[in-house]
Amino acid sequence: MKKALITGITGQDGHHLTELLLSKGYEVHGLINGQRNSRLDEFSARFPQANLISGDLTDFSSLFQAVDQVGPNEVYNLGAISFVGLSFKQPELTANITGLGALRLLEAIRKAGLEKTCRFYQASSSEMFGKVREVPQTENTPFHPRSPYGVAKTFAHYTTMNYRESYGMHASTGILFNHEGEYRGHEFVTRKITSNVAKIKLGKIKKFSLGDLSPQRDWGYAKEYVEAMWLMLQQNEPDDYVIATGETHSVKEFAEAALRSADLSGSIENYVEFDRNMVRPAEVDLLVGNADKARAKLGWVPQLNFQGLVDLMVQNDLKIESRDLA
Ligand code: F7E
Repeated sequence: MKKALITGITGQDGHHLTELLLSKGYEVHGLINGQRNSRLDEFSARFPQANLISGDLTDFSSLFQAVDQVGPNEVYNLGAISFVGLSFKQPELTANITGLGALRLLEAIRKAGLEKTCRFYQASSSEMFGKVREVPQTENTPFHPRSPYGVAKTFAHYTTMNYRESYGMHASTGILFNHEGEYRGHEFVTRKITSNVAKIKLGKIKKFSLGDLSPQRDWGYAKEYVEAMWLMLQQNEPDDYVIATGETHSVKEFAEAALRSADLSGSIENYVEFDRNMVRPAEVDLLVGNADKARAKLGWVPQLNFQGLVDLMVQNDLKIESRDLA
C-alpha cells in the first residue's frame, strides 16, 4: 500500500486530494498544526481514515519527525498562507510558511534518507507570473510576482527545481491557475460571490461588497486539478506543468454568471457595492494558462467549463444557506 504525506491537508485541495488518494487505496497522512478549528473538525468527520500528525511548515524538527515516522512514497506540499490579500498584511509569515516551508520539507526528506525513494509535489501558482510577460502563460513564461505570496511561491518553485537538479529527487511542480469548488474558503472571491448570491436569493441579504471587478482569472475545478498533481508523481521523470483551462474571465463576469445561475435578474450594481479595503497594493490583471504540456504528457484535460463551475458553486451554496431556513 502506497503512503502519502500531505501538508495543508484540511484546505480545499487537501480535501480533494485525500478523497482521490483514499479511492486509490493509499494510506493517507496529513500534517496539522495541532490547533482545532472548524475546517479540521469537518475534515476529520469526512475522512476518519486519514492519519493526522502534529507539525508545522515553520518547524523543521516536526517535519523531519513526520517524514521519518511515515516513510512516505509521495509527499504533497499544499500547505501555505494561500490568501494573496493576507500575504500583504503578513509578508514575513508568508515567506516563512509558503516559501521556506517548502525548503524545510525537502530538506527533511533528504535528511531522513528518502530522497531517492520519496516523490515530491510542490504546489506552485500562477501568481508567480504576476505582471504577465506573455499571454497565455506556459512553463517557460518568465515570472514577475506581484505579492509576498507570489514571491514566496517563486522561491519554493525554484527550490524544488534545485533539489531535483542537485540531489536527483523526483520533485515536480504544478503551476496551478485559480481552482475553485465546494470546499473553497469564503475569503476567496469566487466563494465570496457564490455564498452571497445564495444569501440574496434566499432573502437573507440584499447586497454584498467586492473590490476591483476588472482582474481576469483562469478558473478551473479543484477536484480535477488534484488529479493532475497525482499524475505528475506517477511519471517516470519529474517535471514542471501548467494546469489551467485556457479560458479567462473577469471578476465581474464571474459575479454576473453567479447571479444568472441563481435566476437573479437586473444589473450587477443592484447587488454589489464597492469595498476599497479589498483593493490590493499591487494587482495581477490577467491570467490565462496554456496546459498543452499537461495534456500531452499527463493526458490531463479540464472537463468542467466556466458556467458549469459557477453553477456547481451556486447550487452548493444554495443548499448550505437553505439549511438554517428549514
Ligand atoms: O482573488 C479580486 C482580487 O483572492 C481573485 C489563490 O488560490 O489563486 C488564488 O489567488 C481576484 C483578485 O484569488 C475581491 O483582487 C475583487 O484580482 O479569489 P482571489 P487570487 O488572488 O487570484 C492563485 C492561483 C493562488 O495560488 C492563490 O493561493 O479577485 N477581488 N474583489 C477580490 N478578491 C477577494 N478575495 N475578495 C474580494 O472581495
